[in-house]
Amino acid sequence: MSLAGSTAAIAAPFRDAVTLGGDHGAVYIFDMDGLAGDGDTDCDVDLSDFEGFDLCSAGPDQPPADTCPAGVDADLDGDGDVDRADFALFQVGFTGE
Ligand SMILES: [Ca+2]
Ligand SMILES: [Ca+2]
Ligand SMILES: [Ca+2]
Repeated sequence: MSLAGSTAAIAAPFRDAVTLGGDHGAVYIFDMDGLAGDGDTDCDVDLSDFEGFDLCSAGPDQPPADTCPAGVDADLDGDGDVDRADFALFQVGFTGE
């Protein structure tokens, strides 16, 4: 598996000398942009992402806090604030590592 930005690629080579006559394979490419809560875009949702989320949290109907790190989009439900509804979505993706 390899990673570049938010794109992951997994190669799956195989040998089929009987029906296909040699080496074949497939490459699976995944766009990881949709991982809710991955504020630091390293393809996981862990405590470092929570730190960024926490710095952005300002409560319902408030814009993200001034302490929100650049590039972190913690408004996971897209309603303009960072509140408990966003935290509920964050928890869904949280893996802890
Ligand atoms: Ca992350
Ligand atoms: Ca809200
Ligand atoms: Ca929100």
